[in-house]
Amino acid sequence: MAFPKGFLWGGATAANQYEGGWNVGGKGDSLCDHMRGATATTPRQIDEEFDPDALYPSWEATDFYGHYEEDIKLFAEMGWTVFRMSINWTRLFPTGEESEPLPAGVEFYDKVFTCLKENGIEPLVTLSHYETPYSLVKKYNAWADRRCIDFFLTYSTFCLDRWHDKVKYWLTFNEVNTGMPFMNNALSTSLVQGYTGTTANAPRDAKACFNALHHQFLAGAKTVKYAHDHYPEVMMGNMTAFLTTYPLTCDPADLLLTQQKLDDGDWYASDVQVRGAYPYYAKRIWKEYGAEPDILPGDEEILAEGTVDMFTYSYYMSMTATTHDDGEEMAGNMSLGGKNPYLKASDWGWQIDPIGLRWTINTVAERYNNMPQMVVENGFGAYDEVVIEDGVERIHDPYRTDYLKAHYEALRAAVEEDGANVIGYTWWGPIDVVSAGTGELRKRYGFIYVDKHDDGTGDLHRARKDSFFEYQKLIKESKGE
Ligand code: P53
Repeated sequence: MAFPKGFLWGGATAANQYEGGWNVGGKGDSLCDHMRGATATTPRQIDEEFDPDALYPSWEATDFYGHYEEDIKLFAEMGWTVFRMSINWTRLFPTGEESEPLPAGVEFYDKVFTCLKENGIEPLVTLSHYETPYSLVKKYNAWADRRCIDFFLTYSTFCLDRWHDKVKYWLTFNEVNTGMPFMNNALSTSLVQGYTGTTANAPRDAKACFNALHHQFLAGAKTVKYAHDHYPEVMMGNMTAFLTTYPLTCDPADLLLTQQKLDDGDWYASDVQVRGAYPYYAKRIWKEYGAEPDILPGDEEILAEGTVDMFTYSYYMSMTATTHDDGEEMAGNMSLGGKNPYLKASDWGWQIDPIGLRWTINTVAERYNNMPQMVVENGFGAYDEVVIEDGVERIHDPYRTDYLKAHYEALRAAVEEDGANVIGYTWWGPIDVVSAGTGELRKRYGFIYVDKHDDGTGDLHRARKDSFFEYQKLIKESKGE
């Protein structure tokens, strides 16, 4: 059998993009609730005051809140053993500063975790996936302010106390590395991490970025230590957006640049979270930006004591880097690197590279002594068309199936042939969700279609796409069934 027994198969979502029910039960608004939808080439606008004529895609999203039982049954039908979701911080602590959580929020997650258990699915929970309370953003500039560490700990320790026996796998901050100063093109994270501006792509202040990251590292490490001290059975993970980057040419200068891009973009954050200390090359990075985090006495001990048990990351695409000026940038408002002439891209400009997944898995394994790792996001955003055949709704999505199969094969090779210690795989957006980068619904990732559109219309009913059955088949195959 290619995959070890107990290998976790499932899907990954985030409350801000899937849950909806944005103001139910006293829930507070998070930053994402203030963001409008955009397109592949325009940035998302962030409104301080809600405009009654505007649409805010996170408000209803694709309504996990109202459909969780139906959705979880569909997940079980695919054969899942794990479901990645995030807890919506503001559903429990509306402004982030309360000391007691909202009962309605607690009850909702109680019900979700029970339902997952009944369906044989293990929850994998992200504590913070772009759901920073808006009140903290306004009052403190969010994570740039050290006080957010304690606000977060009230929330994270409550979650662990309440759900440690129902949730074994926990991740701290989604794609924390996208808070680096040069990622000013990346997405909503810019503001989630705490710099004000009016679009998600507003330029970043390097000092605020390094501090916001430092505070998240500390909050994460303290949460990890709390979990280890109280609940040794749980497994804690970091969460890195793995930005796999190749030198465009064999010019040694391109190789060096690529190494630095990986250090700056990927390893800076994960080295702190996995090894418990800032890496040696952090000094070069801080020098380049003329800024460094405010590291106070005692901080280094906290980081050292709260290292994670598993390396978890997203992988969608690869990019190139070059010192030559003839390199072409990838398309789209989330472009993070250059084009690769050997690869094709999605309609949103994301380059499809299954071999890059095998390379990434091995690179992670080599760096961190083959510690347990999990691919907690991988997926393909595309336009889908619904056709009616014999009175039944069908969505033929061979592009998504092709992507899935190719990445499944790369994963299999990394596990079976290379011996990498991968313990699970969760497809991003296994049911259609709002895109984080663009706020669109037409950029669909799901194996399950949701009738919801960018103009706010749709009755939210669900339908299985062709890829639903392909994933079901692959999961069976992986178990030798
Ligand atoms: P959308 C950068 C590179 C790759 C993935 O993205 C990234 C980012 C930026 O953070 O984000 C993740 O919806 C993110 C999810 C998101 C998913 O990628 O823009 O963790 O919330 O939905 C896909 O197509």
